[in-house]
Amino acid sequence: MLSKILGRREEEKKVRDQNRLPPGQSLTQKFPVLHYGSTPKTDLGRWDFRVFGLVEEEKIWSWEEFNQLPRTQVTLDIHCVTRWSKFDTLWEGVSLKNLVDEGIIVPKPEAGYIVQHCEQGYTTNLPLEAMLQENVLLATHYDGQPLPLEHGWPLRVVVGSFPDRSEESNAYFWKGGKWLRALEFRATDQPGFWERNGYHNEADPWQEQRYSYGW
Ligand SMILES: Nc1nc2c(c(=O)[nH]1)N[C@H]1C(S)=C(S)[C@@H](COP(=O)(O)O)O[C@H]1N2
Ligand SMILES: [Mo]
Repeated sequence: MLSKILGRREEEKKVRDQNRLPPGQSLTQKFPVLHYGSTPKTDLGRWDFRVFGLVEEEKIWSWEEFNQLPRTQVTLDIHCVTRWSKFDTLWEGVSLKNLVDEGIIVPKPEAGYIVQHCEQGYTTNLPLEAMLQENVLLATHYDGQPLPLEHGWPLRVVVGSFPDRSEESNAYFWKGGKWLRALEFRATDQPGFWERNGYHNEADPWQEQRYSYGW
């Protein structure tokens, strides 16, 4: 137990020295589970994934079809607004940037924002430009295994920092919707679940944009 605590502190010092620990965060070696409501149990046979709104052609993919999309792996540091950060997390899945680069999804010119729609009505919003960064992934796997149910199986969004901090934009982890079912392309922004409940709309962990005080 003691050695585990020392291990954590040493790890934290290392990432702080590497400038990878955002202000007000501390390192966790666990993987906390955080969400509002219960954990949905998805039937993959009935699951589908929709891309709708301001795209040239709307899509509805079955689980089988989704798994034929080009796949990517990315290692990210993730930052929860409740002040834990987890480092060097390995994710695998589908990059929205790849889908757009390959013309599989073609946003209309007016599209400026994306709302993630999840099971049970959870939503979260990001600018299109932010969603098209390589530090954002539609993830099916964590650490080489299908996502644990409570972490969003079968599909979730992850957003985080690259270990070398080369990302252009970033967001706290609540901007990664678990149990993702659709992406909506929009001309105007639309605050999601937490964003309507006091969390910051932009949510950059490096600027410590945790809460909004306009209410
Ligand atoms: N569908 C859904 N996704 C969600 C949430 C939620 O309540 N519902 N909570 C968010 C919050 S606040 C956080 S911090 C992360 C936590 O992800 P984790 O449980 O995998 O650590 O999921 C985000 N995605
Ligand atoms: Mo959170």
